[in-house]
Amino acid sequence: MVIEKYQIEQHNSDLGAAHQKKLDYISSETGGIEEVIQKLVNFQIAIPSWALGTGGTRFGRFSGGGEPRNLEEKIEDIGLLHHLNQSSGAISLHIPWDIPKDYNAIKSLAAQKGLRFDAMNSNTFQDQEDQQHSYKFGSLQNVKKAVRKQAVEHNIEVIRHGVELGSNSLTVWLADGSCFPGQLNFRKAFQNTLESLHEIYAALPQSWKMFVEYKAYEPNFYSNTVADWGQSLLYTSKLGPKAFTLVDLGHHLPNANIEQIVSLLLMEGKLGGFHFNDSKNGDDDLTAGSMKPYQLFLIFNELVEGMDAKGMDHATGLGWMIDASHNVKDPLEDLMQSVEAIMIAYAQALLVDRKALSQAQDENDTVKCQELLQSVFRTDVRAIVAEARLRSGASLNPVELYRSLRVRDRLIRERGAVTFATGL
Ligand code: PSV
Ligand code: MN
Repeated sequence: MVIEKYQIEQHNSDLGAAHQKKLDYISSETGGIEEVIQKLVNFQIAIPSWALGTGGTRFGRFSGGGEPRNLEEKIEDIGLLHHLNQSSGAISLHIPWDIPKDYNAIKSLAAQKGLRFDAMNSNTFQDQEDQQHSYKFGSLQNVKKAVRKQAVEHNIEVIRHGVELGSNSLTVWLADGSCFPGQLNFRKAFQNTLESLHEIYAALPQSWKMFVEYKAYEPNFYSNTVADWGQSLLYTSKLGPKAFTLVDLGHHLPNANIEQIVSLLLMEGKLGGFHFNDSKNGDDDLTAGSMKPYQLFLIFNELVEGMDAKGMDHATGLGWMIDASHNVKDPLEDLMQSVEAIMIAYAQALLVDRKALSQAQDENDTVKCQELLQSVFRTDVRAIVAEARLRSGASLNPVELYRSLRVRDRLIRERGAVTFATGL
């Protein structure tokens, strides 16, 4: 299905007067709004191809109906999102869940929807039907050379698919690790993983980046071979200038200071990108900003400060991706909420008075520092984010329009009530 331009225009005209009132108010209260709006217009967040179906837990999965049945339908779904918010102009694919059958057809469908291909993701955390060796005891770390070789070749194949589609980065997330003390020689596991990553790195095209994603827990119970940012940084430093650390917000132990991690990785030129989500306990699948919006703001505060210090372009300097797929919401509504939360945090971070904050820091004025950050965090910037959407031709309120157009019902009619998108 497609959303027609006139439907967006009608919706925007219905909400226009109320929106303008809010925008006028915030413009009268806050300076620099125009610059912020332009940055928001440029900022695009990639949607993971595996988040368009309802996520499951190890206990079950409940399809919401109308889920995309193939890559083409996934692209259509992201096209719908992008049409509604003009901020989701990219897709991140997971291989082998989303192997394109016809590159040109997929590329032209994506281009027609205004989408580009962000990082490609390999999968050596599941065994596929036709594969020779099992990843039960790890992939790139495996004690058996033949298993490692198979996993390396898979990653190289993922790069090949990416090259065909015009992507320029590979994300490697490993489920490698161990479940019991003594099961693994940590040093050998590290060295095997490093050697395998070197082989993948050697296959990267000139302009490509490799993102090494870390995760503190799951699916292993005792150790993960790339468990935290320090370990990821160790790998990416040894690999070379095309290797970067990827931060998935849900992959830390409770109370980790993610904003500090981000700041230091950025300082070292080793921050590659993000997987946005949120979590309450040990999870990484909740809507961005749904639990800890202040943390999300503090992360963007460090990003804006650190990227500006290096003269980096906010929109293109790092990989911005969502990685969340929980089990109860309509996936498209969930993704719209995540994008909105990310945009709000970014807009607020752009409004921080950097000069005043830096001065307060130099004067050890802790109270002032907190006032400066929290006064921005408590500012309702939703009208600024909505204005950026309006100027890009998107809708003032994507979730409201999505609901009023009954998009999910229409997708169910087109695709059926019991469909399952590939993913976890
Ligand atoms: C692992 O939990 C992860 O965050 C990795 O990014 C995977 O590629 C993704 O989720 C999907 O399983
Ligand atoms: Mn992730």
